[in-house]
Amino acid sequence: TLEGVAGITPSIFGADAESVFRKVNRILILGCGTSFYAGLTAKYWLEAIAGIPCDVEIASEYRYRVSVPHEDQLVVCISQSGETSDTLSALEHAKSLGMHMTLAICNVATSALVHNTKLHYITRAGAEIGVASTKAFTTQLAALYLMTLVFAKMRGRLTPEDEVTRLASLRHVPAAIQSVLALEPQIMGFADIFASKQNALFLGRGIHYPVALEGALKLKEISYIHAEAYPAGELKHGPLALVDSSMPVVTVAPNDRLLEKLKANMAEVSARGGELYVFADAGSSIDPSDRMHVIRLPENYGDLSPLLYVVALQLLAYHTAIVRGTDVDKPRNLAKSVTV
Ligand code: F1P
Repeated sequence: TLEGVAGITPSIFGADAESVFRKVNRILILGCGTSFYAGLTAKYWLEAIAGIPCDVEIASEYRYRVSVPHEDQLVVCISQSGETSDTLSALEHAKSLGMHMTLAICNVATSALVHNTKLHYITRAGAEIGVASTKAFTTQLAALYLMTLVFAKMRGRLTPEDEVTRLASLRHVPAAIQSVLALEPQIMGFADIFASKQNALFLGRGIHYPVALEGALKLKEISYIHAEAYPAGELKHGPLALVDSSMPVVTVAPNDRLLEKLKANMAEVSARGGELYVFADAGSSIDPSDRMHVIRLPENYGDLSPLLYVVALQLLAYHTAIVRGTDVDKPRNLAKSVTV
């Protein structure tokens, strides 16, 4: 999408996007599984960068909810396949409530979701071979970030310099992801340990909380290890009871304004004998120790950091599944498009 694009324009989302976006004062994002977590990530961007209120709902629940319609709300449906029944039904539910500004972020141009929405962004992640969504997630995030920049620009919150810088960062993502892929040997070391575990906890804060959710989902889906993710500050409200020396705790720890808070949460885990598997970046002030294993991503990537950390967590799930001998592409009990 960015090829030959000098600046951000609403037309990335369709010829009518500008006139539709002008009427938008709030956003509702709908999706399931990985696509829902992409939406949760976008909420942080849309509110902080574009200053636009955003709700994110699990489509399988929203479709049955009696909710309050907002005519000035853009309904954004995210789906890799565009055929997920819950997401299609949630879209119809939103329309039945009178919300007709609709946008699909979808990998399949011919899908029912694209057919039933006004505006579209086709993610072009290529064919997702595996059942568990992976590369679709990063492309969904790229689309949602572009959407954030469009709204920020239309609302006067994006200076021309900021626009250039943010687009340059986005263009650099493929190179930055290459340097995450280079961490594969170290991640395989973590996977050898995880393969014999029954459970795992994933922690993140702020915009990296949805990344933790996605990391836990990938581990569940393809290696069948019970994994749960929490915003790290929530540990003390219950999950800390689960922590002992047999519980691996994966922590997403970039060098951002929440790092010190996160370190306090990590200390709570260490004090209970928990073993920490930390994904940090070059600038994160975290020292490895006997029970604190650290893999460092080469650079801090600011607002786009989730696109990098998720790849590291996908690799952890992938290699853990390989060691356990599960079918990575066709996990038991799951379907590529959940159409029932
Ligand atoms: C949604 C989804 C995937 C998940 C699994 C089952 O699919 O929940 O996120 O990884 O494959 O379906 P979609 O609506 O994004 O196609």
